[in-house]
Amino acid sequence: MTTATEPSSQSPLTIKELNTENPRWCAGCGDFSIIMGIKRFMVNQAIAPHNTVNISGIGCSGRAPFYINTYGVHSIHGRAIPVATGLSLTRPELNLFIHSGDGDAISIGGNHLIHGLNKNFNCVFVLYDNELYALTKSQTSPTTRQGHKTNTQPAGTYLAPIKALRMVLGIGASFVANTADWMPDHLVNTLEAAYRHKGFSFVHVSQRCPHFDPYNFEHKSTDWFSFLTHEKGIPPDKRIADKTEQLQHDPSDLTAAFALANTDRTYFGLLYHDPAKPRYDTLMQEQVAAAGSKDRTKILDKYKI
Ligand SMILES: Cc1ncc(C[n+]2csc(CCOP(=O)(O)OP(=O)(O)O)c2C)c(N)n1
Ligand code: SF4
Ligand SMILES: [Mg+2]
Repeated sequence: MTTATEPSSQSPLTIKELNTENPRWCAGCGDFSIIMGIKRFMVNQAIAPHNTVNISGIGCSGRAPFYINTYGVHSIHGRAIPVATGLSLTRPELNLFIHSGDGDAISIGGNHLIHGLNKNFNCVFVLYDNELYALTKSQTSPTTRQGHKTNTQPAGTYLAPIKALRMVLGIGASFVANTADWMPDHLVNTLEAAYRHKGFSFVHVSQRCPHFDPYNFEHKSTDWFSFLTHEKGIPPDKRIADKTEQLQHDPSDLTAAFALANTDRTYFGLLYHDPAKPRYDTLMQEQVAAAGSKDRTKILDKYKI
C-alpha cells in the first residue's frame, strides 16, 4: 500500500509532484510511457492525488502504483478488481485506476474481469498488453501471438491469441478503447475519455517489452493499424494520423465494434461506448440509502432458532 502526499498549496498539479522513486523497469519498457500518460492526464484534468487510488495485481505492470504519487494498492495476482470493487462501493468519491497485465487480467484474473465489466462500477481499467508474462521471464500468456517462442512453449506458442477487445465486448463492457504506449497523445486522450465515462472503462494498451520481445509491435510502421474517428470518439494521434487509414466509426454501434474487434487488423480509438449501462455501485448505494437504518439486533433475531 502506498500513500499520497496531501497537497501543500492550491497551485496546479505538476508531473514532478506525481513522481516517486525511479521505476525498476528495463530501458525502453512501454510501462514508462503508460504511467507518464496517466500523469499527464492527471495534470490536464487536475485530478487530486489524495482522492485517487492506483490498484494493481502482480507483474512488471503491477509495479505502476509505486511510481505514481497517489494512494495505491499492489494487491495479489489477478485480484486488483475485487479490491477496486470494494473501494467503489465504500468510497465512491475516489478516482480508481486499475493496472493489470495480460496475464494478470486475462489468465489468473479473468474471472474477476468478467464480473468487473458486468458490475460496471466506476473505474478506469488499463490493460498493459505486452503479450507475455514478463515478470516471470517470458511465458505464453492468453494474448501471445501464435508461434512466438516463450519459455513455456519454446517451439512456438500453440494457440491463436484471445482477442481481448472482442472478449470484453462479448461480456458487455460499457466502454472499450484501444491505444498504444508509443502514441503518447492518443494515450492521454484515451485516458481522458475513459475517465469521463462513468462506469467500468476498459482501456487496452499495446505495450512494448523490449527485454523479452523486442521485435513485437512494429511501432515505427503504421501499415498494420488504422485510427477510428468520430465526433464522439478519440482523436487520432496527430503526429501520425495522416500516415494511415482513418476509419469513421460510431462508438454506439455494438455490431460494428464487434466486426472491428473480430478482424486481424488493429484499430486504435474508441470501439464502443454505452453511457446508459446500469452500474452496480450506484444501484447498491441507492438501495442502501432507501433502506435507511434498521435495528441490527431485530434483523438478526429473525434468524433465531
Ligand atoms: C498466485 C500467483 N501465481 C503466479 C504468480 C507468478 N507470477 C507473477 S507475475 C506473473 C505473470 C505476469 O504477467 P502479466 O500479467 O502479463 O504482467 P507483465 O509482467 O507482463 O507486466 C505470474 C505468473 C504469482 N505471483 N502469484
Ligand atoms: S521485462 Fe519487459 S515488461 Fe518487464 S520491465 Fe522489462 S521491458 Fe518492461
Ligand atoms: Mg504481460
